[in-house]
Amino acid sequence: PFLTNVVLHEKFLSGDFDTSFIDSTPELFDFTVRKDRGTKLLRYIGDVTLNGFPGIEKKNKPIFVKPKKPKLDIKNTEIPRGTKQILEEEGVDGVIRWIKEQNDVLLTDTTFRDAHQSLLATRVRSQDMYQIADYNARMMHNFFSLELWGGATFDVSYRFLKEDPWERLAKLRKQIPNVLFQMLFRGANAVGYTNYPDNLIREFVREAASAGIDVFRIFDSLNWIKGMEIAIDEVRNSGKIAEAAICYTGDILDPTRTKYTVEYFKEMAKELERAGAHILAIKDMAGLLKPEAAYVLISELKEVTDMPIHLHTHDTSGNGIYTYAKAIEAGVDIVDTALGSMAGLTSQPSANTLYYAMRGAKRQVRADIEALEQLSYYWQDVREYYRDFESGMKSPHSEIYVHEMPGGQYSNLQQQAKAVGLGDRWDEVKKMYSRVNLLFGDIVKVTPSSKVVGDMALFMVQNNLDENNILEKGKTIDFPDSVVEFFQGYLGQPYGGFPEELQKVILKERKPIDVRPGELLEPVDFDALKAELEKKVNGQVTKKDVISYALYPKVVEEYFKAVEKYGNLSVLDTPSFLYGLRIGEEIEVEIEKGKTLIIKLVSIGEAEHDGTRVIYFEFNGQPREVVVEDKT
Ligand code: BTN
Ligand code: 3PY
Ligand code: ZN
Repeated sequence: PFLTNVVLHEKFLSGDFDTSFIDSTPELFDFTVRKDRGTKLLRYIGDVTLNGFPGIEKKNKPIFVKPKKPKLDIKNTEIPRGTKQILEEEGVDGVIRWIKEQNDVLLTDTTFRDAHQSLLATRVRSQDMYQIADYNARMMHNFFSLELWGGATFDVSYRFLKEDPWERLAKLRKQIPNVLFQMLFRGANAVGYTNYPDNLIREFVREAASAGIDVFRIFDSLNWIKGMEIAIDEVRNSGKIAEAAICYTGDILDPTRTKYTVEYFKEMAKELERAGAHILAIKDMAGLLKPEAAYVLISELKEVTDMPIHLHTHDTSGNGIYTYAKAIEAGVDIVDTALGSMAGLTSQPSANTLYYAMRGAKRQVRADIEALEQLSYYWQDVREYYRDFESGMKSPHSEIYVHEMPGGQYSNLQQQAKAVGLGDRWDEVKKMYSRVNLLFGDIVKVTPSSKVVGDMALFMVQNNLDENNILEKGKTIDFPDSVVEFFQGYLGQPYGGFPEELQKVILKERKPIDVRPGELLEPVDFDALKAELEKKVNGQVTKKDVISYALYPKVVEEYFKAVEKYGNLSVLDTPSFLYGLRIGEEIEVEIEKGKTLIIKLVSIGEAEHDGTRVIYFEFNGQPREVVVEDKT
């Protein structure tokens, strides 16, 4: 192709060239790259324009305002020092010492992870983060950390956004070199929904640590410490901060709830400290920790541990700020908040609101309120892009205290219920969710154990099962896979054990295990997997790709296919990614630094007999067409 470019060049044809010609004519080197990447992008835009985006009802592209950026001259504003520098200079112990010296309460911002996981079905794209990250570095420099990776964002990134989560991490790390980066890690389930072999857990932690994660919040979906130990150990080996979480459930101040007591949580805190945790997290994934209970819990935990305490909640009930205020009074060190416009309801409480709540109190919130407000305006506009992924919840839900469903599960299970024809029996499903919890012996409900309870609730409603008939009727029916796996012990052991009779009915001939699943799983053969993936994608892959592939073989393979077909879609702006272009609309796409494509949709052709349509574009001023399958 290079030679073709040379001989077709006008200077070559006219004989007007010398030896410097090649050096001074960079477009000679463009050969296939431009055409290929451009065509792929046009193919995607044509496809989404014609067929719409999965999960969004097909409609005309809405008008969006351009998200308002803060008034700050990025180029002429230096990036202040932050917690990342403390880690680099004084190590983990230095960070822990520093946290304990602060009188202010410190913040972790969840806008890039849990906030959109809980409000927008985890759909926020990297592009919308890159656009604001330079501001974060300068305006949120006094935050303890930014939670921006892990949990559900990892697989959703590949599955629905066709983006590489490792690339997101690397780019954000470049833009934000001063604040600790935090991720959510599901212990032996890593960022997945099932237990993985130990060597995969260790590889993942090592790779994430070297790619820029500093604080690993590690939890087990049954509060089973054995499920957390490998991860804690590897985070320590990597020189990073092991933040071990206790998942909060039940109600410590309700005398009728006798399973998860203050003593239970204190015992677990001590065990986590012995297991090597640097920071203790209270992970209140459903927002069940009431204000007075928060005061009691934090005060009592302070009695038994020297670790800093980091509190995470969801504002589903509307009590979130009150809970944080009481926790702050009791001496909590760090709390999780989201920027105002991405806060509240199933998301975290608002940083902006908490700042004002604590004004004049003994302990202040460490933040610059003007910065928070400006950053919040940006997200208010960006959130509009994703309005089709909102759950429709409009006001605080006090019934969360009854069904105990985690922040991210509510809208998900609602969708699942609709999908199996139980849309109009949603109230029954919610009630059944809490009944299943009791049937299972009152377990911790968080990914993936929460999914087991949800699957079982749907199954019970569908099959007219209840507490009274399940032991009899259950003998002859097959239960959902996730439920069987849970009762086999493949997610670990619940506190207090499994209800034995029910376990027998569900497992039938299968035998449960009571050891750590990781002890039984074959180690991953990374070399073999690499060869397998390279064969599938017909090209070279990285260590990171292989780790992701080990976690999610199908999803990652599909992702590579999508990249082969459409190129790197993370470069596209979100409205165009979700809705395509309007006829006559022109957009600019910067496919790499300094390289911008100008794309205009000219028209959409008539339906052809073979079920395709020709989509006519102008591409950098030249006419270009792509053929797209019409699935409408
Ligand atoms: C996949 O592998 O899941 C397919 C990749 C994404 C498909 C895109 S989404 C927007 C557009 N509309 C479609 O129906 N397909 C493409
Ligand atoms: C996750 O595991 O993704 C969670 O956010 C659990 O709360
Ligand atoms: Zn959460």
